[in-house]
Amino acid sequence: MSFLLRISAFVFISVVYFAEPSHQGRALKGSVGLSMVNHFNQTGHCTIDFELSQVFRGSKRSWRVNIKHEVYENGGLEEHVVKGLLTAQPPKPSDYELFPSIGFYKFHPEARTFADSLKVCTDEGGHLAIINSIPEANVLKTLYARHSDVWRWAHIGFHDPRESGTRGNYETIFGESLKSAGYDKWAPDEPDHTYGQAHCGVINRDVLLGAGVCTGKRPFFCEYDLSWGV
Ligand SMILES: [Ca+2]
Repeated sequence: MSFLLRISAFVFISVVYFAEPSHQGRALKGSVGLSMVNHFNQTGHCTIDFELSQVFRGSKRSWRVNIKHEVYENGGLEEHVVKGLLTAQPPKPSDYELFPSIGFYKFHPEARTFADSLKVCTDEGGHLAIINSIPEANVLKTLYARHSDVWRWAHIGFHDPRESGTRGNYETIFGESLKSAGYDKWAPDEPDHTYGQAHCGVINRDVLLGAGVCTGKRPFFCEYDLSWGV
């Protein structure tokens, strides 16, 4: 075996788990374990076995594990890095409305800033809604139409994190371009900076995109992702 070959494994486990907020006096409901063993076999190969296990009694939540292997060269050394991400499904909010094959949604008529809207959705187990299709845009249109008395622009989950002000630089709150997310129908003259620097995503009642000042308070849409197969 070449002495120049060094294999190291770095396993990074991030548990995205929306736990109950109380930590006092709680009972352990589950755990995640990781074990790793390295071997040098007869052909001189170094192998590393690793096993990830999770125990979660009494839960029907699904867990998703993504493992990535990366190879780096540095000063004649070859480094292998294994990274893992374990994601646990957040509890499904009870008061979100199901639109079959599209998702669960909740419209918040109370006006909040973009940052506060993000937090409310996350605290509920969802996220600020992201439009991925025309049928999904129509869902938001339907929900908005039930509230004719609220402001005509509402927050959804996209923004311009580089504050460039140009359409092409807006992206979803998860960092995806609007085009690849599946919906980029802008209202005429948007993004409009007439009333200040507007870098946070909004929709009007026709579900056309616009940009609003992030500290402006508006109603907003939350979404719970159907990709978990609930
Ligand atoms: Ca969506």
